[in-house]
Amino acid sequence: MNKSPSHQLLLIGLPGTGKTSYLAALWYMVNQSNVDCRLKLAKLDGNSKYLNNIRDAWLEYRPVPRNSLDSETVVSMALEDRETGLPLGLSFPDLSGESFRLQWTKRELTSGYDEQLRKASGGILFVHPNGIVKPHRIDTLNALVDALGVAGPEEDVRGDNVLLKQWDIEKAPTQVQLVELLQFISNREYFRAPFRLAILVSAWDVVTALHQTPVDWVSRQLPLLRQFLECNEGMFDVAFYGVSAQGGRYASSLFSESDFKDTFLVRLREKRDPVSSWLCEQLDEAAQSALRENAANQASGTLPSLVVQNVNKVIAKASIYDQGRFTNVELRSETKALINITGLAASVQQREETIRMNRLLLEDTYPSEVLRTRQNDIEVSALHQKLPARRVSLVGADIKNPHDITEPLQWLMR
Ligand SMILES: Nc1nc2c(ncn2[C@@H]2O[C@H](COP(=O)(O)OP(=O)(O)OP(=O)(O)O)[C@@H](O)[C@H]2O)c(=O)[nH]1
Ligand SMILES: [Mg+2]
Repeated sequence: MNKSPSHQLLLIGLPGTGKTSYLAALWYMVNQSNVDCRLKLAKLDGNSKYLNNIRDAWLEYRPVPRNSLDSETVVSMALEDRETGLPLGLSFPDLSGESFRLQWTKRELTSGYDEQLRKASGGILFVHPNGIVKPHRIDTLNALVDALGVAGPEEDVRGDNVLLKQWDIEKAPTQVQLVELLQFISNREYFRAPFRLAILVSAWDVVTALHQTPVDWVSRQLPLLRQFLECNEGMFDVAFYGVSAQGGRYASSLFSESDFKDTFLVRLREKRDPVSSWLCEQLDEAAQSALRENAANQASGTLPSLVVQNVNKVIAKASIYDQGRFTNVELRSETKALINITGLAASVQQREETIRMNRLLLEDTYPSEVLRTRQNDIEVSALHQKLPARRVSLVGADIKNPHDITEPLQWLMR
């Protein structure tokens, strides 16, 4: 390992790629005395409130809060190598994925990011397997165009009923955005090659292909990125990892049909309380007529899936909390705590928490009509049975301990 005790590492990744979840699990692991983790906390360094908050969410199987552009936090850890006793100061900015997106869409970087980049001795690039925007191959598109009988680019299509869609920079393939991010970094005047970069495929538990290594995965899913790194070996020194920081998927707060009893439908239709009245009005026309039909047929059984889809859309869109609307509802303390999180009502960054809060609000409003169980309960209960330190797992070429979340850090600090 490097003799220098201090390292500044950059966490790089587009929004929602698992940066904060990794930090949360890391903070838990380095604080334990009897776990398989080579690095341990030597002493508290600075304010650990943020780290404690995200760790608590991790321990309670809750998604960590998403970072917004105006809430960028630099976290520091004074660590020690359990084997060599060597001290290591680590500092990571937990930047919002939006800062990285800005580099691509606006060709801007926040001053905070620039400052961290200048000081960084290496970085971790996070990629989430579920968030990949794939490129369209020209041969596939040509075949599609032929099949649809759409005019070619040289023909004038303005008069026909063909709408030419404008290119949307936000929808550019993930690999293009990532290569651009790395080029952006390497073009800074202070960039020093080779820059150590751990490519971390997060949420490895959702990657289903057996015997696939993280390098294989990147080569197949992000071939341009892989090619870029291969062609620029002198610029970026890379290692690939697959990491599950959560250990599995958390319970989804979205509803499934079996979560509702028939009586929910009745309350919704009769609009006798402010929440039912408001919620019914949020449903689209098709769902409202399904509700009326259900009344006319005196149908029993599951609620039409249309209504469930509508309710899910409502709870995923924004906070449904309004003091007047919920004034007669007895809210449990967990719901109140979520309502009190500053800015939750307005922030789109905190989508998962907003959905969870909305779900709790509806469960509190309809205590006998809505079940409190969650989708993917079997997977979730398997996750709950694991010891916290065993939730974390890693794969990669030189992994010595598959439960040691600090393996990529050890490689970066060598
Ligand atoms: N299944 C699974 N999901 C994960 C894992 N790690 C993170 N996630 C999910 O990935 C999503 C994004 O995770 P975050 O840690 O908030 O990602 P981030 O990069 O910090 O996001 P921003 O702050 O928006 O930039 C959340 O829904 C997490 O629950 C994992 O190990 N397994
Ligand atoms: Mg984050």
